[in-house]
Order: sequence, then C-alpha cells, then structure tokens
Amino acid sequence: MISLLDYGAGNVRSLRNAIHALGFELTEIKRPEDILKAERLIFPGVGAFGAAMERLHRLGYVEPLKAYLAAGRPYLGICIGLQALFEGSDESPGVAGLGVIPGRIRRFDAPGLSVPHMGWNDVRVERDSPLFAGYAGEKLYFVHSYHAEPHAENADWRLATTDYGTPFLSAVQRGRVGAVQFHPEKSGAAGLRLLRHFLAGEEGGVPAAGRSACTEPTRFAKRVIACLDVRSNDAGDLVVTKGDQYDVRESGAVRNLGKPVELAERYYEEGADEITFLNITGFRDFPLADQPMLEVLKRTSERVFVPLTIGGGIRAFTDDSGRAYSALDVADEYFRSGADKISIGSDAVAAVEAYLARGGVKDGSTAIEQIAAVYGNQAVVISIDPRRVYVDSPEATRHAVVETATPGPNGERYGWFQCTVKGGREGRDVDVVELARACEALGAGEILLNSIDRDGTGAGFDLELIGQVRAAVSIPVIASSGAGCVEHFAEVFAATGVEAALAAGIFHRREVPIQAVKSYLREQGIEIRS
Ligand code: 1PR
Repeated sequence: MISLLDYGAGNVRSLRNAIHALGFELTEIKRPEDILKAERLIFPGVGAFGAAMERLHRLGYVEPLKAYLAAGRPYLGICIGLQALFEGSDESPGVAGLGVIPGRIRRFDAPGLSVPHMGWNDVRVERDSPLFAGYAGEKLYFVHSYHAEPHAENADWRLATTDYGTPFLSAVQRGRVGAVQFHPEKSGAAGLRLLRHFLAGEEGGVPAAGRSACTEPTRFAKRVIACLDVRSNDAGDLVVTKGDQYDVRESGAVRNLGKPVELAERYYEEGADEITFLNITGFRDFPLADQPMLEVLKRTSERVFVPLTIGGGIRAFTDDSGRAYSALDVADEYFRSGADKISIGSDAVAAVEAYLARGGVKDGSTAIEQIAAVYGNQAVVISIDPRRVYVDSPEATRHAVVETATPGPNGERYGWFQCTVKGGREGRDVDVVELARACEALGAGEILLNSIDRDGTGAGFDLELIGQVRAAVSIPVIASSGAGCVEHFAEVFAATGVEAALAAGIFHRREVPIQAVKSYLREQGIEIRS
C-alpha cells in the first residue's frame, strides 16, 4: 500500500491519476500517526517552501516525518518533497526544512535565464539506482524557481544532476529515501516508469543506461504545445474548434474538428510536450456551470501524462442564485479536475488596468496574485489576445511600438499590439508590453502569446510581436498563432528565443504531425524532447 502525504497545499490530482493508471492503490495520510504506519510514502510537494513547511507543522507531521526518514524507510519526495529534505530555502528565509540533507535551496539567478525552469531537461544519473532502472536518457518535466545545490557535504545523497544556468540536484537518494526535483507524473512514459519502480518497491533492477556516468551539460528543450480551442457547437456538443483570426464559424456553423479528450490523447501519444485547452466561450458562460468541460479535463488527466493547461472564464462571478465565486474558486475547480496550470485572458487585462490605475501597487486583490499565492507562480499562465495597430511614427502613440517589416494598409512603418478581451471582441488601451510586465510583477509564471492577426492563417508566427514580449519579461513565453509548416517553429525559436511554440489548426487537420515538427527542429540543431 502506498501512502500519499497530501497536506492540502495544492494540486496532486495528476499524481493520483498516474498512480492509479499504473495499477496501484493509494491511501491518504490523515493523521500524524499514519506516517509511521506507512509502508511506502510519497510526498508530492507543491507551492512555496514556507507554506509547505508551515502546513506540515500545523498538522503535526514534522516529527513523525523526521522519524520515518531517520529510519530510512521508503520515501519518494517530488519537487518541494525534495526541497523540504534540506535545511532551508531562500524562498522562505527563517523557515527550517526537515534538515535531513545538508544544504540550502537557492533561487535560479543567472543573466538571461527564464525563471521558473519550466519544461523538459535531461538528468545526469551519476550512480546506479533502482529508481532509474531502464532509464535511457529521456528528458523529464521540471517546473520550479528554486533548486538544491550540489555540495561536498551532500555528496552521499547525490543521485542525478541537471544544468539550468547552474548545476543542481535533480535527484537525491540514500538507501530507500529518494526524491526528485522533476515531476515523474508529468514526464510521459519515462516518468511513469520511474514512478512504477518506487511504487513496486523494486530494490534491484538494471542500472540506468543512456546518460549514466555522463559528464556533458544537460540540454533544456524547447516545447511544442498542442492547443485545443473548445466550445459547444449549435447542437450543444462540446467540440474542438478552430477559427480564422478568431472567427470559428464557417457557413454560419461552429467548425467541428474533433472530440476534446480523443484529440488530447492523440497529441499525447504523438509526443506533444504539453496540451492546452481554451474554453473559448468561458468569458460569457460561467465555467463552473460547464460540467462537460470539467469532465473533459478529468478524463484527459486520467490518460495524458504531460502538463495540462486550461483557460477560459477564470474571473470572479455571481451566479443566478446570487452566490458569489472568486476567481480562485473557479481556478480551484479547474485544478481539482486535473489542470496543472490555468490560463487567464480577459480578467488579466482588467487586473492590469486596475494595477496600473493604482500606480503599479500590488494589493493582493487580483486573480493572478490570489491563484499564484496558493498554487505557485508556475501554475498561472496569462493568455494574451493582441491585435496589431499601425501608426506612422513612434510619437503617434504612448504605447510600445515595433518598426515593422510589413507596413500597414497606408504604408505605416510602425505598429503596437493592443490587448483585447472577450475573445478579441473588445480592444483595450493596454499594450502587450505593459500587460506582460504587469502580469509578471503580479506573479504570473508564463505568457501564452496569441495573435489575432495571425491566428489560423498559417502565415507563420508574428516574430515582431513575439520578439517584443520575449524581451520585456523574464518568465517563459509561448509563441502562438499562425504556424503553417515545420519551418515556422524553427524560425520563431531562432528569431525570438521563446521557450515554447504552440499550434492548433495544422495539428487538428493532420497537415503537419507533431513528430515532423520535432524531427525538423532536431535537424536544425534545436534541442527538443524526442
Ligand atoms: O478571456 O480568460 O475567458 O479566456 C478565453 C480564452 O479563449 C483566451 O485564452 C483566448 O485566447 C481564447 N479564445 C477566445 N476566443 C477565441 C477564438 O478563437 N474565437 N481562441 C479564442 C484563441 C488562440 C490560440 C490558437 C492559436 C493557434 N485561440 O490558442 O489555438 O492561435 O492557432 P493556429 O495554430 O491554428 O494559428 P478568458
């Protein structure tokens, strides 16, 4: 029997799903005394270090956990479940960790490095371990802003290291106590294999192949994301649709490109690094009333073991009976249904307008701040729907302009990118640069950058737009809208340095398979996850 130490600080549904999919039963730790009764214990920490330790203390779990670890009993820590083993973290100064492993947790901090470290990276397995039995050098999924430093004092714990600006401990193990910084439950088949070794209590096993004993630097991959725009069609069925410049109707009817769960599963099998669902009418319908959408998410998360993002309708809402819901309530339900990240569109624009009107002062009132405080910055994606506005000169507007290689209808040589809300229906007096910067300051962890002008055109990503936003923030940016062929992916990575590229239409219509994109990127020398 496997015991899960879910102390209620975040979303562990993905891990539960992975464990069930592997055919294992789980029991929950409900009281301090359950910890010492556990046969195998998993600690899937999420969120901030200080919040995790504070909850462990409040629940009376710290002492039994220390006793369990001191006895060398089977333990698998994941993410914060690794970091908590150390003495403390710069994330939460003054808060003591479990102190099992010597050393402190530090923030990633190197010029030009996007933080969080979010995506697929290699691990250098430095010695044989049953956890990595059969491991053949596949990339694994990481998402964290803080890391454990390898030191002489913790050398006996060192199992694997990864480079992200600096080398850090991506796996530790001593005896039967082990922990990993990456998320095995979100790392596809390679992660599930590792998880199975722990769950099955396999103590022997073959040594890791591939990168074992390897000393070369690990390589962080660019991500290729499949996006499913979802809404009800006129018959009331939830379908994957796809617009041309956000118009999803053809001859009056909503385009139907397939069933959401089936398509998501197909993209997982075909090697998508992440799947994003956008509930595109969420701005007008209350998402919590949209049970089919929540069901789609639940069923997908039982079968798809890469990160899932969902957006659409995340905002405060009062229903017909007068009951008020906060944006955090809406996000909670998405996380409970299997999302790893949520994406906020229209409400982020409103939040930024209010934040700028306050003179750039944070007051904790925005959905971005509230959701990030509970689930961590990495779980909050901002989806931007910009439209190009041409001007004759930079002086003609107060907004951040680009000099454009594609002049406007009257030969204008400059343009700025106006944020819109409600699926592009309404433009606001906010540009992408001020929106992206303000969202980063409010605590967002990633930007999903669409383009209404390029969406569905197959004309390629808008490099001017994407380059402008990439240069403005240090959180990861996902380029979206306009992918028409494999070359467009290589182009956007080379020209802008974004961390990920997303496409919809070419994948749905089977014009370009995900593996064709990846093969081409590999040929171009761009690091990807195979
Ligand atoms: O504003 O928080 O309720 O969120 C609504 C979400 O729905 C936003 O993320 C917004 O981008 C999205 N959305 C709203 N209306 C539409 C529409 O198409 N009518 N979809 C829409 C936006 C954009 C992409 C698309 C790429 C790639 N879709 O995500 O998948 O452009 O397409 P391509 O590769 O075929 O060019 P809120």
